[in-house]
Amino acid sequence: MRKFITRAIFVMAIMAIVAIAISCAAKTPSKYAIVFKNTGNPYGEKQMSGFKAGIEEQKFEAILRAPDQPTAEAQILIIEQLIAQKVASICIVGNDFDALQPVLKKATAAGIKIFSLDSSVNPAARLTHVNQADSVKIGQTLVQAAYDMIGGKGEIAVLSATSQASNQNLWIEYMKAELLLDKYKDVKLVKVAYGDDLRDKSVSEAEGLLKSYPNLKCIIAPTTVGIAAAGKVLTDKGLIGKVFLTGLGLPSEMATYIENGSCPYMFLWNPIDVGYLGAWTATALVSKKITGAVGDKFSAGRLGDYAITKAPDGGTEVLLGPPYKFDKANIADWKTVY
Ligand code: RAM
Repeated sequence: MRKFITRAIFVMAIMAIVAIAISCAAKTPSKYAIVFKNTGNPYGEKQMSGFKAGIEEQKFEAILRAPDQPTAEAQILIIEQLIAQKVASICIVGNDFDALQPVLKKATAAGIKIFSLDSSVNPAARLTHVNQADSVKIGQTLVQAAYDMIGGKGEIAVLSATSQASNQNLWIEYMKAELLLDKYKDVKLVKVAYGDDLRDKSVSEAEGLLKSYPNLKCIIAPTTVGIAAAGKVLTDKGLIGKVFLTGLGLPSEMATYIENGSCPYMFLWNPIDVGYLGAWTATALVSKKITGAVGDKFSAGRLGDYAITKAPDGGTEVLLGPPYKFDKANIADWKTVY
């Protein structure tokens, strides 16, 4: 009898511990996901590593996902899986502004906090957006750079990521707006080509631009994959100093082309910090410290304090800070950093 009672007490104690563990797990949402555009992009890997560091610093679990191809369809499949996994939040780097809306709404209805980062989704599908830098300034700055490099006159082209990428499309929109100014009357944008953030396609699109436009003076590539591909093409074809290159590039991938002069200068932010800021945005949303409304404030670990502001697309955003210029004078200091 005594043995039976001891055993019963033991079983009940175990059951109580399990019940407490289950209820704690239910109260502490622990899985935070990020979905990048596609695999094989070093920029994406750095951004996801920053997210992971920020989530783990707060003692939660980070889930890093990216499809093989940079399409909305492929991201939808991943988001469906994350809904089934009952993650606390999804940080989406959108392959399309609108196409992800239905699945993101489904995730929201399941209680998952949704926000975009780097490449935004429709404000109706997100709580906020983590923006790497002022979109208007990026567009203006890249056109001004091309203008300086070609002496204010000649044909220029854009080598972008995918035709649906909302970050690149926004920057291109602001480039076109800048080009309308009288200052640029002798600058002609001849083509926007799409390398889909795939290395080989970006190389062949850069070659295609040079073939179709023999008078081309500058390529603006607002993508780290595109700019590195174009740097290689200009170098291999001996076009250094004849066709210039600028855009958004990783110092680690672009040092060779900045040092050899094919890209006199370019811009970027720290992709690790973008991801890290995303991690703190995720936990602030899940813990209800913020809702994603203008004026919300939160602390982002080693980056300090941030506030939510109005985004140009009508939604809200958190802005990391100004982009950084890389040239021959500073590239050696940065090429090992990111
Ligand atoms: C590529 C991606 C990314 C973009 C950078 C500048 O790596 O398209 O989304 O922010 O370039």
